[in-house]
Amino acid sequence: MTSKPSRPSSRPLERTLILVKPDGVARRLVGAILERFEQRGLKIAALKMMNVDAGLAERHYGVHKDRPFYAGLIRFITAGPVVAMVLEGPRVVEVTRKMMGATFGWKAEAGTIRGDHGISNSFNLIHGSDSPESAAKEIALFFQPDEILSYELPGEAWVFDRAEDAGEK
Ligand code: 3AN
Repeated sequence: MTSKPSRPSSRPLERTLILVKPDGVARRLVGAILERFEQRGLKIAALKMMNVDAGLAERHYGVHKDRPFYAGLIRFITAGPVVAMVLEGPRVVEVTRKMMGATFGWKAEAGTIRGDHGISNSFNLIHGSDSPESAAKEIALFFQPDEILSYELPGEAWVFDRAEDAGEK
């Protein structure tokens, strides 16, 4: 192997916000979940453990405020530490949503994070942004700009394959 593939920046790397929720931390699943994302080839651009206070929880879940499960959702996400991360990669929102599986653990396909580790409606281990637009908003809620790192991983040109998929939808 003598040369690495060229990397024209035709497909900008997308970012998403992922939270390992309090149940994932309490059940010692942080490493298992992170490992899946690393093995898939996604890049960790930011990572921290933190408590989510009521104000942040309300900003993050504001779209659900009229739903019957809202109060429980706020109680749940503030109940213990979460691990927050920004992941980067081509189509990372779509890729991570597929890896997470359906919202309710019992409905999630086997092989997904929720499908392999959960059975509950409410305690569903992980949050992932549902569009690049919500990702931008959610990342800004959880991270300061200087906490998000831009760097190149050795070999990433073989993982992201940006030259070849430039024309594909
Ligand atoms: P997802 O996390 O799969 O994107 P959303 O955005 O529909 O799901 O819902 C946000 C969060 O609200 C879910 N992660 C889940 O924790 C909670 N939630 C949604 N629907 C229900 C429900 N019917 N009962 C309890 N919690 C729910």
